[in-house]
Amino acid sequence: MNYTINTRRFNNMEGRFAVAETSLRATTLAQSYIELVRCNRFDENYSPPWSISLGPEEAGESDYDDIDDYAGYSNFSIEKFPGYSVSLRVFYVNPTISWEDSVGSQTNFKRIIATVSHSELESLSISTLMSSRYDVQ
Ligand SMILES: [Ca+2]
Ligand SMILES: [Ca+2]
Repeated sequence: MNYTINTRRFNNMEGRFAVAETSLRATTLAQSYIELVRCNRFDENYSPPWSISLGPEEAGESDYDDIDDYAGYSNFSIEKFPGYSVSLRVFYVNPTISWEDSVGSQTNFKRIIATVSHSELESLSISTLMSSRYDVQ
């Protein structure tokens, strides 16, 4: 995983601690969402060919069962995290081209990016890569 964070400058310690705590909660939240997504299987299909179109096949979040069901997911009212919002991206990457950038076609790798926003933070993103663990070449 890797993450980046940008915070506004505060001149006093109280302000800095407040920003640090806000950042820590944002990091925790982003990591929690990454783990939530990672707990699901690689794809709706249990074996290749993988889904062409990424997104949920299910009617509700409680029924999500593969990682790309969370593609385009967002939540602007997170319980116990007032003021925070999260958005998730899930897309195929082709390691022979780039580990970071989306490709339009199916591969054995999907990148998950969780971005958390808060009024006191500019942005915080954590991403990870998932492999199908199936005939990876
Ligand atoms: Ca699904
Ligand atoms: Ca899906």
